[in-house]
Amino acid sequence: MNQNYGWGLPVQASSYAGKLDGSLFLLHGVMLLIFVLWAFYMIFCLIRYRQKNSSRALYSHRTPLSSYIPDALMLIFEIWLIFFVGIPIWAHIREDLPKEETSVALHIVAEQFAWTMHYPGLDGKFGKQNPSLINADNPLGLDENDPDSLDDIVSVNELHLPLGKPARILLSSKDVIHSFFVPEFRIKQDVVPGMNIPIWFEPTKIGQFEIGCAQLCGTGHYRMRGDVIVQSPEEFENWTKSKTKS
Ligand SMILES: [Cu+2]
Repeated sequence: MNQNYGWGLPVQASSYAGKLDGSLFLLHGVMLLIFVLWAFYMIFCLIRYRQKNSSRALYSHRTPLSSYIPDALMLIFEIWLIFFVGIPIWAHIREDLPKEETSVALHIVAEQFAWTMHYPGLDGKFGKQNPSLINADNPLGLDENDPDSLDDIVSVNELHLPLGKPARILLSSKDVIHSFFVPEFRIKQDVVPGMNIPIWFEPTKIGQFEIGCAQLCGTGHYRMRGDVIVQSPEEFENWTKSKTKS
């Protein structure tokens, strides 16, 4: 797993990771350029206007309009970056939920200190849940009397996904605020008790990635981790079959 992390950003493993990184590099590249230009200008001024026996500096003259050109350029760049780069990427990640027919739908329930994945199974329907049925063997309180629940798959700290198919996930929490974070997918979302928060991403790399909890959630926060296992569609189907009870 550690080969996913090097000196730079973690490996890009989702369809929108490249877009996000692109905007980061663009911002930092332009900031670096401005820094270098200003540094050279400052060195030039230090030498050109160093103390010498010439006329005194004038402090009262008007600032010419042209001296605002660098500021105006910066402002235009920043407005362009926000409205034409940042907001479209953000809207894509937050609003462009993939179609239900072409995606893998599941629920992820966070609790102190684990992630429980709930797949609807072959029927595509999530079984009924009842909080009074929750116990160590039934962390989600699935009602076995509900036929929809019989083929549901519950997996603790192990998120299996097929390659090349977007995942639609509904995040919820049993207790406190947690935060679902998979750096390689460039997704981080707070999980808030009482809310069902939708997220999506499309894995683009086969492999194993780490789910971390990015919100301090209690004494066991450090061990609230899970694995994402991105598999070929065939392997994912085999895993689904091996996990289906009936
Ligand atoms: Cu947590």
